[in-house]
Amino acid sequence: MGIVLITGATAGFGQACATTYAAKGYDVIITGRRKERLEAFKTQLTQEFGVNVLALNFDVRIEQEVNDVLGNIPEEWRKIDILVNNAGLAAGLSTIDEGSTSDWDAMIDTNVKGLLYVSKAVIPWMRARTTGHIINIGSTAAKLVYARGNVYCATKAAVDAISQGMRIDLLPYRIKVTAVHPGAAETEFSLVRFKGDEEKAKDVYKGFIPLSAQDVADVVFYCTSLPPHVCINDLVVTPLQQANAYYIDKK
Ligand code: NDP
Ligand code: 8X3
Repeated sequence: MGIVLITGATAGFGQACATTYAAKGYDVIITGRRKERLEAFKTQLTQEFGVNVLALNFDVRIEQEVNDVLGNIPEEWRKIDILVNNAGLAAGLSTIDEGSTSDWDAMIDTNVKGLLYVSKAVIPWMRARTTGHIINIGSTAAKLVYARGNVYCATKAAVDAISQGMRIDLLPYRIKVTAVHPGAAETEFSLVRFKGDEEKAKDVYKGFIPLSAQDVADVVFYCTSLPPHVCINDLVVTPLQQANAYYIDKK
């Protein structure tokens, strides 16, 4: 079928994407910082679907680590057909005057710089084969800034702009670039945003049916299953009760 590399595959969208691609027969490269989870997930995918799985343990924020790990993958794994730039987070939900600079650094370094480092390592392999598909996971937060979303929204607006730039620059190599912008989805996202506060995290999804990680994985897979001459450039997907990043009809 092909090879897909998914960053941030130890949870949420990344994990669902890896499962979805493996179920369709793709060999998958899964990445994340939590080594034990990553290895357990590798075993699970291999046993359940009989595909080849490469588990790469690195932090997308650290350029040297990204280059060392990806630069050393075996030759046969470099024929990556699909890169899903998914690793990311929101840290905190504060007004700009009260936000923490370490939260800002974490979001900018992961959501923007990490995406760029991984892309820079993988694009030459796609360019050499004149084929490939990059999926960048943005957010409805890329399209509309919400109260206290400031820096998180800015990082996702950057993902939006970077996706547009990539699409132009990589067109000569026939590499597709799709930005997928999900709305509210119940994953570990809010648990991470609220630093482990389970009650606060649960509250986010009260009063409406959020997207599941599988909903998003299905959309990502669909984007990569179209004929070679067709490219979805930009796709926003929300729960039915969500109109945009700001407005959710909670009842
Ligand atoms: P989860 O917290 O469930 O998963 C995030 C994944 O990213 C984990 O696998 C985590 O792995 C990985 N990750 C985080 N930081 C790093 C890092 N520095 N280096 C490597 N991997 C990292 O969140 P979601 O699945 O919900 O989020 C995935 C993406 O979707 C993010 O970019 C998020 O901004 C975006 N998004 C989420 C929405 C939602 O409502 N859930 C909506 C719209 C967009 P590990 O901790 O093991 O490193
Ligand atoms: C994640 C969803 O609504 O917190 O991008 O921006 S939201």
